[in-house]
Amino acid sequence: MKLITVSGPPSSGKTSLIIKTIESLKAQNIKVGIVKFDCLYTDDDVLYEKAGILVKKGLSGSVCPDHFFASNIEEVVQWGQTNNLDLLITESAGLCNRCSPYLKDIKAVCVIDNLSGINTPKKIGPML
Ligand SMILES: Nc1nc2c(ncn2[C@@H]2O[C@H](COP(=O)(O)OP(=O)(O)OP(=O)(O)O)[C@@H](O)[C@H]2O)c(=O)[nH]1
Ligand SMILES: [Mg+2]
Repeated sequence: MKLITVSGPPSSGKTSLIIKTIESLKAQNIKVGIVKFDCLYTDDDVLYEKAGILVKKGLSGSVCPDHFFASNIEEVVQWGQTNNLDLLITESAGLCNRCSPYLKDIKAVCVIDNLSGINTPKKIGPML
């Protein structure tokens, strides 16, 4: 199983990009699952389910979502392996802007809205 982490500021288009990408992966018979991390609220799981994608979500509550990611990633990988996934994608908004939801040697994608402002790369720090 391969793992890819997708991050980006809230509402930047992460879920839209992932769903479009999975459509073409499915056509190649690649089994994909998603784990969505967020802080307080997300309905992305509903969007993924509607698209017929296996999904699990985790809300970090009062904890930084990137730290929550780090402390849950092993369980997430086990979930992917149990479901015989070829590809596991994590989606996280990286909300604290001081940490990042990335792992060494694991492919990472950062989605930013090209209208979000010229200084966005400086503001979102290690996420980019
Ligand atoms: N115009 C335009 N709208 C887009 C594009 N991509 C996504 N959207 C819209 O932007 C909104 C947010 O997109 P999502 O894909 O849910 O963004 P997200 O980063 O997953 O959001 P969160 O997970 O809630 O942080 C939705 O209403 C999308 O339909 C795009 O390329 N162009
Ligand atoms: Mg999303």
